[in-house]
Amino acid sequence: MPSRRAPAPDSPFYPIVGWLFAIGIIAALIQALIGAPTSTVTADCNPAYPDFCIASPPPDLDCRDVAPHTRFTVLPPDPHHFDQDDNGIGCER
Ligand SMILES: [Ca+2]
Repeated sequence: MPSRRAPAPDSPFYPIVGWLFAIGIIAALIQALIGAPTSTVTADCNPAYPDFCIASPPPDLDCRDVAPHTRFTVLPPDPHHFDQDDNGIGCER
């Protein structure tokens, strides 16, 4: 009956087990990196700008950075200062 024990460190199979373990970790890291940008973008939509997704600073954004969006809803505290005259509408010009 074959033994089900893990190979001993001096076994010829021990490096193979180590490589398989390393490949599993690398595959998980690649999957995390590929999946990260989408979830980060959706998670970092600042609630001061409910009309569409604008990330929180930093970096500080200007109206040209969110073009072609103009005249959108801005709620306090307006961290990007899109609403210079405080009327609740951003990038009016
Ligand atoms: Ca305004």
